[in-house]
Amino acid sequence: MVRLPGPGLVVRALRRPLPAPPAWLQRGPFRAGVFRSAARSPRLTSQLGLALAVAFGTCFVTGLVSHFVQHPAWWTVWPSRPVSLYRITQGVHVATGLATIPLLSVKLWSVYPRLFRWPPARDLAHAIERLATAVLVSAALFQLVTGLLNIALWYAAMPVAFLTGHYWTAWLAIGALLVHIGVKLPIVRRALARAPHESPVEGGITRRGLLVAAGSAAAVITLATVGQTVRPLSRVSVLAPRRPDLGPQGVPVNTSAVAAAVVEAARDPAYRLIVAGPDRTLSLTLADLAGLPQHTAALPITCVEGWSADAVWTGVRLRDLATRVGVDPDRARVKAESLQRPYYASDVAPPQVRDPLTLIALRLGGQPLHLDHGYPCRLIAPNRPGVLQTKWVARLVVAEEP
Ligand SMILES: Nc1nc2c(c(=O)[nH]1)N[C@H]1C(S)=C(S)[C@@H](COP(=O)(O)O)O[C@H]1N2
Ligand SMILES: [Mo]
Repeated sequence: MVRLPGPGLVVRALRRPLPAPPAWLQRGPFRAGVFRSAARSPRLTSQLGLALAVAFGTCFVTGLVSHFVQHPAWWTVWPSRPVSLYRITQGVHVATGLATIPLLSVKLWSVYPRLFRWPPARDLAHAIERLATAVLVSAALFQLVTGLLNIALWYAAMPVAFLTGHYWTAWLAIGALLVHIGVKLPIVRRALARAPHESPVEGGITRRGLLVAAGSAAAVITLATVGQTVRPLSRVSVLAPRRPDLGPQGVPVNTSAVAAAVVEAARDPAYRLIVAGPDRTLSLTLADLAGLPQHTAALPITCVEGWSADAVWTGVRLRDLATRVGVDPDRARVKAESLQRPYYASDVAPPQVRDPLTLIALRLGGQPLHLDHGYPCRLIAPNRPGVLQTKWVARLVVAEEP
């Protein structure tokens, strides 16, 4: 008969102390007492941890929102109102992500001497816990770096891989974070309950000084970037890759007509907007479109990269076009395809098609659309990421939901 080890045996195996460090390793960073800053303490690490947990948690939730708006699942419903909801959630996502940088940096500084601890783990259980922490730190750094690259407009260097990597690593990070919090909670409780004692080494920075520095850095980074979405702050937003008021017609441009290689097709006098319903297809010239009832809507462009800009659009209601091909506009779903190649299109779900603010816009700020903003016409819908606001629309495929 095979005898399985009892739980006591497993625990004892996990808790068996590992051997002491050999003498020849006790030098350099491995010497006892080489890291001397008295500002490092469980209290500092715990306080930064608390701030990070809030920032990371907020960033995670707003990131999930952005993911599911762009990749809807059968259970997701995204309303068309309030029109600026996505603008807020995505602004918060980018802002909290950026604020994490100084907080995480100081937190890692507060614990990095432990990298040189010998033996690396007291016992097997401790080794597992440390490995989980390594996963957490790597995942957090990966999220910061890929997020930064994305908002710094370098996503051309990491195309589809960005979305997939950033999304799945977020789950890895949040899982590792929950484990980490679970393991560290007793230490955090104790560290925060005890009265703080400040005993800086002569001339060294205090714990409070460090916290103020990290907090100020987070505030400065936020101020220096949030202006790409909060207009009154755009003047101080020296780190923001985009200003909300720079660009043709006072609106930034994501991809120019030249970059999208649509200049010729967009200016072609033979251009027609095709509206394809299940039973009927329309082919509309620009004059036909301008002859339909025109409506004006003030709607922001909200790029997933964290910039956004207010704009006033004029054009034809998408629901009116659905009606014209014989589809009930309250149950219509539309695919808006661009002239651009490779294939560029976005799906407009019933809440947005139904909304009278959703337009096939011909004008921006009262002027005909600039070529870079999607001339001859573009989709603009409320509460929607910029990436789904298809420019240079060639064809609308209208379907009726059951
Ligand atoms: N055809 C097409 N439409 C597009 C894009 C694009 O690259 N091609 N970029 C999208 C993105 S990511 C954003 S943020 C908005 C920006 O619109 P704007 O350039 O008019 O400000 O357009 C969207 N529509
Ligand atoms: Mo975008």
